[in-house]
Amino acid sequence: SNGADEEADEFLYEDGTVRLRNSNIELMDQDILYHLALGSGSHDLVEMFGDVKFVCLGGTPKRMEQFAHYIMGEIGHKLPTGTTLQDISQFSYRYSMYKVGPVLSISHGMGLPSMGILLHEVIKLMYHAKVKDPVFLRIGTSGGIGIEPGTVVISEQTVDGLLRPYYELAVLGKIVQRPAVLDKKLMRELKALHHAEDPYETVTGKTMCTTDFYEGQGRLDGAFCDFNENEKMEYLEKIQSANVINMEMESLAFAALTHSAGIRSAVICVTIVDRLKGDQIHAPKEVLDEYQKRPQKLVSRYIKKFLQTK
Ligand code: R2B
Ligand code: URA
Repeated sequence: SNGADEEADEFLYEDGTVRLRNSNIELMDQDILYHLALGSGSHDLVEMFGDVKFVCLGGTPKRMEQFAHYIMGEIGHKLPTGTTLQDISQFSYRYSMYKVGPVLSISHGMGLPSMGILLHEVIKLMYHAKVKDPVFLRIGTSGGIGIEPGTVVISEQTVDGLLRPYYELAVLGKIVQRPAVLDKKLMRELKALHHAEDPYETVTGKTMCTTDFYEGQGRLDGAFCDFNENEKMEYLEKIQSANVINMEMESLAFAALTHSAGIRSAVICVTIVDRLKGDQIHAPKEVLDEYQKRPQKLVSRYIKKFLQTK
């Protein structure tokens, strides 16, 4: 493993449980995880979440509900008789969370702030619940740069719109930079789970994380646009030569915050458009639905493999 992986692993406690870089939390008599509708005083978080091993995050509540049902079938998890899958965070009216045995399936919304807020609370949830050595996986959609729509991209690095590998945040009037580091070994393990029969490719490469879908990703079709098609293509070709193969909107916070907590993580996004060919998402709903299952399938293979070899 490389230096970054080792550094990440060393940050966990010796038994693998998640440590917090914030000593304020242990001094509080209770910690309210407001956007999850959970709290360390109101809920027995160890009892509810202590057995979690995989935390899967994706943009929409519906997709993460579907993923929860899908993974339940895949791992053969049985709910107690007479019960159905419940959205644990339904009364937050912000995010959705489903638990299927060792798997949490959580929606993160769109963009870095939404992902950032969620991760603060999910990482604290791991700490309160004494979860051991969890793996965080983002499954999502993205715009491809010169690759066939429907391709699955596992990010080896994530960069901002200026090609910098940091998650930047203004804190107390100063810019704080946190390195966005993904687990390379995990990336390779996921890549190896692509099947030769899969009717699409699974590739690794650099992901650009932007703070906007339209102007921020060089689209000509937003409500505003102050550049022309040539300038757009020049920029996309420039980032393509810097090995960027897809663009999305959450991976920087995801990579940086999981890494800061010593949690191994990976980003697996299907591409739904080739930005060198256009801006609008033309694919019909049924095609998009099938595309979105591809990252889920890969993650399911990973989870099943882990549970079998345990
Ligand atoms: C991918 O898709 C969303 C924008 O359509 C955004 O959340 C992302 O990262
Ligand atoms: N998500 C993005 O952020 N960009 C795309 O082009 C498609 C999905």
